[in-house]
Amino acid sequence: MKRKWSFMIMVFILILVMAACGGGDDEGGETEGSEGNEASGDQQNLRISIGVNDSHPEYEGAVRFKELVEEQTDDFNVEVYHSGQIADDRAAVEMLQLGTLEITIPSTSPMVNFIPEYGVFDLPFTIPNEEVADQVLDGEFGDEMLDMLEDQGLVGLAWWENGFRNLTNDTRPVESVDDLNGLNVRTMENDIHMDAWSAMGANPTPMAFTELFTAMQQGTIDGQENPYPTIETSNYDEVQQYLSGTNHVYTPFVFLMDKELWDGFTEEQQTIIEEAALEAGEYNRERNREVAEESLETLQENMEYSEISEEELERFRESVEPVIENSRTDLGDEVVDRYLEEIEKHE
Ligand code: TK8
Repeated sequence: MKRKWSFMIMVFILILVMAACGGGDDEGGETEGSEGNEASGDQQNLRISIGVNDSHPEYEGAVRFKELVEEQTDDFNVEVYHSGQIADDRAAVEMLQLGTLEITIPSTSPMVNFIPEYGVFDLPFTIPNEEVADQVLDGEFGDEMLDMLEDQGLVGLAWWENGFRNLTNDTRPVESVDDLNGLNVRTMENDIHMDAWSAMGANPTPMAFTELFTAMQQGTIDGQENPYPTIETSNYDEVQQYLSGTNHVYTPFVFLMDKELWDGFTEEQQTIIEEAALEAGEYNRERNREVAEESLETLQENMEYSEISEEELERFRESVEPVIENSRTDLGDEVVDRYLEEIEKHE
């Protein structure tokens, strides 16, 4: 009699355990491969695609966004995909427009393929420091630039930071604009960047960020330019010997979402997402500035670093002066003037 009872209890426990594990295999398989934007149950999946890897301050910001959203609501499941594993900047923006991706935080530079006016941010030697960048982006001008995204089926929620760009190459130390002569430099897919490097005497080659490391490793290009945190976290010091403190342009990151999806959210959901994008952006900028200093120190140990003198910087600036003037044809005087005025106001 006693044995019969214990057998029944064991069977009962077994049934309980099986139920807790979710039963059949088929269900488990589905959650693991959840690539679409419908998460299990009523949750909406928000996949974020970024081009840099998981050591970069942009990734830290994206994780902070996930935490902020998920601690306030169960409506969303945020997943961060780094290293361009979903797509590079430009393709990710196209995916947002097609509704096959929810969020991406690209550099503003590839955005010129959608909105030419975004080229103002590519005008070299215009923003002098991070404080001015913050004022320009967080003020009326930045808001208007975000509003322009709507016509493209995008919602821009916040400005994050990629940062001041600096040149690396594997051919020779670059200390003056003359040293750039004939150097094959990868640029982003952006006419102003290409024009600027041509004007400085280099050979610009536009390329997606995801192809860059291999191109340097194989020697198809001599150099590239990116902010210190990107150079360091992407291990470019393994394939590049020389680093120059050119600080030639400030590149913002812009937090983008698929507008159609956004329009379907309740006001409360929109507020949670927008505030999280802003707060995570603050954190991203703060971390980016700390990491930029640390990265420069590490890079100086592994590479030959050239500081550019004030006089030489002036020559760099002079050589790109025509690029700023020519950009007016594509961008229009209005946005160029407003951008330059905004900077001057806060300088
Ligand atoms: C990362 C890019 C990158 C950018 C570039 O997705 O392409 O060089 O500076 O950091 O946005």
